[in-house]
Amino acid sequence: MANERVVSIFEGLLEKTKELIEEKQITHEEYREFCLWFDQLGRSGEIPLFMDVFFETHVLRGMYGDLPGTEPSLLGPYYIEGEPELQEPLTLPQRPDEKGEVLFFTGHVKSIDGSSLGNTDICMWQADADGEYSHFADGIPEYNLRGRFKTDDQGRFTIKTVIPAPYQIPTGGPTGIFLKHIDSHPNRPAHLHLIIDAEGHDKLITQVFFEGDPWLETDVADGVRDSLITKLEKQDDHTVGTIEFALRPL
Ligand code: MBD
Ligand code: FE
Repeated sequence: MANERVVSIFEGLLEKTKELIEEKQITHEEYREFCLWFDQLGRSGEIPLFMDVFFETHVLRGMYGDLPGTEPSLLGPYYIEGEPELQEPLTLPQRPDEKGEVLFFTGHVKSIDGSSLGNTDICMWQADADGEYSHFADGIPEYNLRGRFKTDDQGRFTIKTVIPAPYQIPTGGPTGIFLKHIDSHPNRPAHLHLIIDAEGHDKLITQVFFEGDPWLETDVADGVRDSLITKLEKQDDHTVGTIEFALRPL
């Protein structure tokens, strides 16, 4: 049971917390208030949200630093397995009257040496035009705006979807209360989630953002990376966004 790494991490967590308590001379009243808030965080079901907003980015920076290739970004709390497998022509599952601007999202998956990676598996999920994710908000059909598909044999794909709204962390819950305490806004820039799994390459869990989004510079979850921003181009009745992904060989 005594795994050295687990022991050292858990001990470190205790040490840093104890240090903080003494350094800030936290009062008994403050301590009791924190206990209540922490209990609420658990009861509310927001622990995955809280963790991913404040800590996941640091795990990624530690793991990937400045390795070459498209930068990973947050998996976030809203991925669920079992999404439907899509066939050409690719359309992310959506309601007949799905709100929002139609987006044709195009990608090209390559290895970092520039060679195309054909027949690559991609999972994609996103919020709708109200900033809500299916399975995490009432009244949205199962697997809405979630799907998996393969690129063509040149590593290319085009999928029809809608432009998601920026995501706002629920402000009434314990995570929202915490954000108020640290004087932070609750917003993430609009984003698409992708998991790109090409043979012989490190699986890329990432997100795609849109140039000009008002929250790019101050994403509350710090998930934005330069290589993940695409410029949207408006055409007649829809919008087009394109991005290249460069994957690292294993
Ligand atoms: C999200 O939609 C998200 O992607 C992350 C990382 C955190 C909170 C909400
Ligand atoms: Fe998200």
